[in-house]
Amino acid sequence: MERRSFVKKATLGVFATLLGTDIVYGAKMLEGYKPLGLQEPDPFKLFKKNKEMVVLNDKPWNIEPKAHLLDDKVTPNAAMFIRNNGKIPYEIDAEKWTLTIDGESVKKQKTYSLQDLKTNFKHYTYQLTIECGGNGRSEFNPPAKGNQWTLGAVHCASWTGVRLKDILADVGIKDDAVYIGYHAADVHLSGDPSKEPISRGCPISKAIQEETLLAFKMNGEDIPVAHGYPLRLVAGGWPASVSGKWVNRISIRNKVHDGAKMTGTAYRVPCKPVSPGEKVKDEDMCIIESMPVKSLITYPKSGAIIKKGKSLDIRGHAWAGELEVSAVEYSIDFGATWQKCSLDKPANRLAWQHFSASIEFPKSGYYEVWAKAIDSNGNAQPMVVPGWNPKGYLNNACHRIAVKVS
Ligand SMILES: Nc1nc2c(c(=O)[nH]1)N[C@H]1C(S)=C(S)[C@@H](COP(=O)(O)O)O[C@H]1N2
Ligand SMILES: [Mo]
Repeated sequence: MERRSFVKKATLGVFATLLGTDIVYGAKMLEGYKPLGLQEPDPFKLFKKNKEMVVLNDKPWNIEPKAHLLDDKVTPNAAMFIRNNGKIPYEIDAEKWTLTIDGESVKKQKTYSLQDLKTNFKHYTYQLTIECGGNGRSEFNPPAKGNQWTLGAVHCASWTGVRLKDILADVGIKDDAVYIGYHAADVHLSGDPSKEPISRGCPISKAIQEETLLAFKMNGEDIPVAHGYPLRLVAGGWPASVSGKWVNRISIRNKVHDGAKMTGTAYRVPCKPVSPGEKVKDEDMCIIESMPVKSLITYPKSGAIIKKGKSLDIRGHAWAGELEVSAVEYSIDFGATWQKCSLDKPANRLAWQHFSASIEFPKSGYYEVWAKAIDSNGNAQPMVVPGWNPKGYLNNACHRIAVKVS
């Protein structure tokens, strides 16, 4: 008779550590068996995401949608990209959540409970375009390290919360205040509690804009855990890394904030254009502020097939950081000629704008539909990948879709 072998003691020890508790009947598990509680969670179920989202990384979780999933005017959770630098703080007790305002330039440090914030300050709701500085990184050559975002690292959800400016006025800040920096509850990938995965911020002038919120609701509900429950800083139009998730402390600084990923080359581009692959000194790198003009065709899906003689209705969104989009144009002849799309006003400042057009094709065959947005300063999206930079930020090249007329 064959003897069955059981899981070794040392392995049981590892399982116990990972599970956070002993497996009571562990000695009865067959060798090679992996406890269910340790199997990889399904991110689509865990985060309630659309099955067509693409997982770029699972440690930490980084997930992006395809362009056609972003068709809604207000982005639902199911289609929102997730970008994490550290481990998500899953176990949060919102009842005990506090926000501390401190730093060199605060008059007197103060701590609010989440309830204080909700009851003592006026609530505002804004739809805000939040795009990762690295959206489009996958197209740079030579390639840049980091998550290889294609074009889905952008969302425009509706956020409800209190104005950061109202909180700062309540606390009182000194005249020498120049910057704010956030601190949050996520954990560094190393597990070291003395390290922060990310701690960024923005100049006071951005912090006190009316649309800069400390949000506790997204699309009318509690913020999903992956997007910053129970409290998130939202600063539309700037790199999404400014919009700190799980925020529990904001420091008022008398200098540019120097938290994790605020210094060196992180979220910075060469102050002056450089040639592809060039080495750039840290001191020649400048912090990214307002994001550049960009657009996305969200309908139809690339690869659409239409019948000859039928027109094609396209639609999508365009945004321009702190600016408004003044026009969106489309081309079906690789940019030789451009036609105007119809363009909506934004729901509020810093929200993306919807465009649409009805396109007639002269004969059957293969086409590409390109979209190009132009901002209120007259800057247009480039057709090819713009300004190479060491970390692969700010690729705002035109989006295009393939169409066959049969
Ligand atoms: N606390 C915390 N805030 C964070 C991050 C993070 O890792 N931790 N990532 C930042 C970056 S780089 C981006 S692009 C956005 C992503 O927001 P989302 O996951 O809600 O789409 O969150 C920002 N805020
Ligand atoms: Mo980001």
